[in-house]
Amino acid sequence: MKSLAVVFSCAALFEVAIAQASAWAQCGGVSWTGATTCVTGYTCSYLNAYYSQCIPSTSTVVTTSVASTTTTRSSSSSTGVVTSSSTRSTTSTTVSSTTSSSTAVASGGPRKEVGKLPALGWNTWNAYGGDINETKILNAANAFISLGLKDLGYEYVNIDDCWAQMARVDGKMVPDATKFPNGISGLATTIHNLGLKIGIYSDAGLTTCSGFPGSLNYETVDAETFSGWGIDYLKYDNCNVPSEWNDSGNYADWTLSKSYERYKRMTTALNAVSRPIQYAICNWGNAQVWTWGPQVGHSWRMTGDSSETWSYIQSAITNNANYLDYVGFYGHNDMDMMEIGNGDLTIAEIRTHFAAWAFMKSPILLGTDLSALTAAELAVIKNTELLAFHQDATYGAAAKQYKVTSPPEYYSGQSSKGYHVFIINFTSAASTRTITFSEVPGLAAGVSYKVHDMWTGSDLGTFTGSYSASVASHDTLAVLITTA
Ligand SMILES: *[C@@H]1O[C@H](CO)[C@@H](O)[C@H](O)[C@H]1NC(C)=O
Ligand SMILES: *[C@@H]1O[C@H](CO)[C@@H](O)[C@H](O)[C@H]1NC(C)=O
Ligand SMILES: CC(=O)N[C@H]1CO[C@H](CO)[C@@H](O)[C@@H]1O
Repeated sequence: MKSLAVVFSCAALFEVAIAQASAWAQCGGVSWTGATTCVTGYTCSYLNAYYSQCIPSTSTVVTTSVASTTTTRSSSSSTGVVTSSSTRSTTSTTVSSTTSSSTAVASGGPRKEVGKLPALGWNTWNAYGGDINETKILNAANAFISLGLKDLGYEYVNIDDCWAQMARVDGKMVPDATKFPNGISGLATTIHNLGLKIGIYSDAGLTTCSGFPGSLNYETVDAETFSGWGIDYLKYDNCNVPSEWNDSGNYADWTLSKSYERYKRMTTALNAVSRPIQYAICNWGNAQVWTWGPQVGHSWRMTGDSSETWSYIQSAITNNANYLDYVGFYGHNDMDMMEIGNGDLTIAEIRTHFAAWAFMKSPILLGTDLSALTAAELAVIKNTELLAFHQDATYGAAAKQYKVTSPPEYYSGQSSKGYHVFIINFTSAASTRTITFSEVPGLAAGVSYKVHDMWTGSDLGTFTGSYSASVASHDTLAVLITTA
């Protein structure tokens, strides 16, 4: 297996070859601008609309069948909303009495000791790809403290793919001892001693996206291993699913799909271990995951992998705007990990990236070398008012479109502080935007409102009927509105 470890070297994953994509690298998908052909011996294979990957040409690994996003979206029904929200209200009533750490909810859904609010933290992938080790992860954990992020609620320090040895030992996953000289359990202890939580990664297939052991058919032993190491969060990917686990076309009820069954097996396994582990489904928005996600995990990815581009941010927002009714306590649409600090996003684009992930209540997992963040970028990720909206323990719903436009620009929602409006300017020039109070649910014409800027933390004045302001290109207006 040593030679395989070289072939599948995760360091290679991080490089985006100009001419040809490297082994296991991305080679296509919505808004992908890199290479679309693979190095010799690998073939570019379609995984979903957002992600094609270079897999070995001779590989017997079969990727999951993918319902087209267009099909799945158009057939999304309001039934799913009713199901998921009734699941939530049933289970939330049991929360207060659910204090035993091993108590699973009656429905068999995800545990309720964790995951009420969208996760706030960091993950290795967007910063380092597979080129990870203990030092880099501890640096991020220490930066949470030195930069004041821990005090603002950032808590999860998550390991993505490429932490394991290529082969199981006695049926169990084993950490790569070079990358993790103290094992994952040693790292977990250090991170817990800092007052933070630690996440890990596996895959609902035979192997992970980078070729390391997957958890399909090993759900129980892997959940026990993770719990024993002190893991607090699991990201569960969707690569290398064997063909007998393919979904067979479209289902009227996607809880009958193989996808559901693969992910639900891990729910059952996690519910049986002593440690509460937050469960992040990562099946890239396939199989209408938002309709069954609340019964299975605490969050579910809505797209393929993010990229450090404005086009990805715009597409993730535009897509998720259609599914915000599925978001609530213990269940969150995941727009994928943050790209703040990566690429050449403008500060306006960074503001919109952060604001939209916050007001749509997506998990916010930073994905960069935190020590390299600029003061302006830090100010965005430390915005206390957006973080308060994201982490509001009283109001679980996302801000939603109150006025339908294409692309979707106008959102409103409620928090413990009052009503909020968020307006994104998706186009390429600044323009004046107006909040007409009678259009916003909860507000009315003929009432005087105090309008407060969530970016600067300052009051903008008292207004009746409407409030207007200039919104820069790709920027987001974010205001709190309370009765004057
Ligand atoms: C499973 O899905 C893959 C990828 O879509 C496809 O190539 C393969 O033919 C499918 N296998 C079966 C048995 O349906
Ligand atoms: C992790 O990688 C960095 C950068 O390559 C290196 O400086 C550090 O010593 C490595 N740590 C471990 C534990 O391998
Ligand atoms: C939300 C917003 O302000 N959108 C505007 C962005 O700028 C263009 C002009 O280029 C306007 O047409 C949009 O209405």
